Amino acid sequence: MRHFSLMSLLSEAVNAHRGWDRQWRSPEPKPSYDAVIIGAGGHGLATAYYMAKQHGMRNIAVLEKGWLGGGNTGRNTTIIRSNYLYDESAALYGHAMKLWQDLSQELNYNVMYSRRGVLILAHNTHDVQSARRHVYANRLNGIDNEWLTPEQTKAFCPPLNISRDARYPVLGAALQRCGGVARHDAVAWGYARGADAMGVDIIQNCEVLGIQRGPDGAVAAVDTSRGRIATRRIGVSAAGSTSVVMALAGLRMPLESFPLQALVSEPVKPVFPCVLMSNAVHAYISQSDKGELVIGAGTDQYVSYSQQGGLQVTAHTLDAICELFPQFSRMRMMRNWAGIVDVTPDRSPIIGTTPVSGLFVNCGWGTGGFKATPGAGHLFAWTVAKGEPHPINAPFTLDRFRTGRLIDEAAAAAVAH
Ligand code: FAD
Ligand code: PYC
Repeated sequence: MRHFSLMSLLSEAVNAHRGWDRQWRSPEPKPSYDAVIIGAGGHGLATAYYMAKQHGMRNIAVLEKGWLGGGNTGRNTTIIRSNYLYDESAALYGHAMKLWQDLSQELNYNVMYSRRGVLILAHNTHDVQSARRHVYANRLNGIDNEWLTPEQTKAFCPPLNISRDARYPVLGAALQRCGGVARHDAVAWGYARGADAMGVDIIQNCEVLGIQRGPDGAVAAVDTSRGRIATRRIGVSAAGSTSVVMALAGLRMPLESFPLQALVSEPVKPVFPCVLMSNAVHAYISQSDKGELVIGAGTDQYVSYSQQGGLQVTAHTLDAICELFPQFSRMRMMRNWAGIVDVTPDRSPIIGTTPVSGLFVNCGWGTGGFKATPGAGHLFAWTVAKGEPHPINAPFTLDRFRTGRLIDEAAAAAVAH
């Protein structure tokens, strides 16, 4: 028997009245759509939103094998920054950074974007040289980044241990003041609600199992766990499963999939004012609005589709966090989890056309695609709607792994290596 509290009855009535519950009930798939987006993570939902809003397309379906935002979007540690090295990346992540600034207003949904500053620590000479090179390159591209001494770093992040005899001595840090965090599931829900309001169908529990091609070789339909849907345009935004989905159209992708883990502590009062990352020791930390310390690790060392990473990886990260912040060593950890990230050989994403007509792909964001969500959705919408890349994503082709025009962001991709 189902029990109703007065509050739950009241909130059901309010939601039903406002129509807000509609997006949680997946519509029945139609027999045909002008475009199908595979994957209802932040990227897929943002793509559908901008296709509807900026390209006037309405007959779009977003197909999701699980529930919306249940993939990497709902599992990531929400760090937003744009301090990548190369010009192409500066344009790409800079574009996303601009869209974050008024995303809550754009979606009329509070995504809780918080510009609290992101510090990347340097622990050895190589780190210092690499971080300073990023600072100079970023500034030439108009991207905010500055070098801090250990004392300035401590002033920005008071809990940090900068003792010279620490196991990981802090030799300085690169600070991006406009970097920060946002609420990951609000981003998915905000885009979903906006797309839904413009007529996009978001169909959950609908796994794509096949991609059909017509006599001309172009895409013609998708076979799903809920039946066949005809379409001449497919955008794949299925992080973690891209290789599997693209293989349905006969394409092999230059991607490897790794588990990436994170964990949160018990909630405490505000103690941590910024975001801090240490690429050398594979650890990063911030504090959520609920008070939990949000801690992330490096990728597992072996490819896998497991959503539970190796315990030794988390243990290594917690060791490093306790060295950097000895006062956190007695805190209890509440839960940990993993997501599966797709990593390209040059640690930069692929957003563009494919050798199959009508098939487009947005993938390879590795450990760093949350920060790109608005920008990636905006650019991928352009690409799918117009059948050609936007100038900003034009360099991020699949073809670069054949031509050798790589955009090697291994040093900026943080925990990807
Ligand atoms: P997802 O949210 O994974 O969406 C893809 C969707 O496709 C999934 O919902 C999946 O179910 C669906 N799908 C797959 N196959 C099919 C199919 N056959 N049919 C239908 N649907 C399918 N990035 C940052 O910028 N900052 C961070 O701090 C950060 N931290 C991270 C921490 C962790 C632990 C992890 C795992 C990732 C982190 N990332 C971070 C990376 C970031 O989460 C991802 O790059 C980003 O969320 C990718 O978004 P997406 O929408 O493409 O993918
Ligand atoms: O890309 O900034 C990042 C990041 C931090 C943690 C995981 N990814």
